[in-house]
Amino acid sequence: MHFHILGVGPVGSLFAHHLRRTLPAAHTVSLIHRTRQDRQRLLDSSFVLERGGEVQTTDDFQHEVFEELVSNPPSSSPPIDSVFVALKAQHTYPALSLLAPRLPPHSTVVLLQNGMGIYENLISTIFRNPKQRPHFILASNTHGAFLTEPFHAVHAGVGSIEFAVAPDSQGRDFEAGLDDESTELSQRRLRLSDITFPEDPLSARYRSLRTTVAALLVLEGLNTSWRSYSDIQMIMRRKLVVNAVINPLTALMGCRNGQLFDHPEAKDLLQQVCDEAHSAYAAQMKHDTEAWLEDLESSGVDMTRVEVPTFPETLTSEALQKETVRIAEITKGNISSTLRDVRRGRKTEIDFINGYLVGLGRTYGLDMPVNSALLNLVKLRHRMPLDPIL
Ligand code: KPL
Repeated sequence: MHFHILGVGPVGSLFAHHLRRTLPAAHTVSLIHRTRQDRQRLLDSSFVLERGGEVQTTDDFQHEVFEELVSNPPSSSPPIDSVFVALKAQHTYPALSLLAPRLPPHSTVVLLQNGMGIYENLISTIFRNPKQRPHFILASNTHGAFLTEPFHAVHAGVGSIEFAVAPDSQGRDFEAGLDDESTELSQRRLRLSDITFPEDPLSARYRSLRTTVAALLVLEGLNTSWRSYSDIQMIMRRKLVVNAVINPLTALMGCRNGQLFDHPEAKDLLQQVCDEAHSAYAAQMKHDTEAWLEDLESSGVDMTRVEVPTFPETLTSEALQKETVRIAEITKGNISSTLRDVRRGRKTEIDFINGYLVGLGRTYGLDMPVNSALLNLVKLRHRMPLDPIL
């Protein structure tokens, strides 16, 4: 099968490197470059990944250029089987709107962005017709990586990748074969054979999805695991808060992730961001649960037998604080993606991170003063980048 990597920044490079090294040569891995010059620059140099002092070069990629890919009429170039989108949240929508004609319903799109709301936005706009849209895999990444120069990535913190397949065109889940609700979230690692596909998994409709999931599951060195769709929602909410603390604060302070909590003020902000996120998630869950119970009641279900879900332990303020400190520690040598962006005067992902939390607060009538302040401060910092101090 032919895999594409869209976005050859730190995360795209990690995936490209590991996919190429793990997959048999019969599978093609293409890097999609932004411009012809970028492609030429890589052809003239090498693709390098550094981890713990060890340097590995991977060369057997194919190369494509985004402009060429989207300017060819779909009839003259083959559809894309599977694409790993490793662009920033703010670039994902414009890029996929141009790529959409090359993404028929049997192709697979893996979304690797920080932040939330991206998938929901895509399926309510570009891919509005559920019968015409590709399969989507949502992934949450806690690896820390940065580029020292184009195509030279440093894997600075070994985290994990958790992913789930989004429900199909009829809203049916790719169900996990595990029904033991008491199992800890972190232990619920599934294999391809655990998953029930809504239809015959061997049909052509699922070929690219099955192969992409299988590739993700065997990916060496990135600690990948399959989750159910409801689990990934929780995991993404938790990761969102990790980013809502680490990313703006490192960008404002100009420090590596590991230096952040040396300062008591950063610990105060950590607690305040997590308190606000917890309140917003609690309000959202209360609202969703009430709507679900109303639906059940109106469809005649015996309500005495219904078990009302409790608020997940992983999303309490204390658990969110603990997780943020843990990720800052495992990625301590990393320069966060937001710090990298502000240092280069680039637009950041902050609207999809703290901005998403502020929006959630607005929906449920909650003030989010600390998240709002961080959102505005990062925007100001982006407009007026200070001298790099690292
Ligand atoms: O996601 C990240 C980022 O920098 O965007 C973390 C996990 C915080 C690593 O730096």
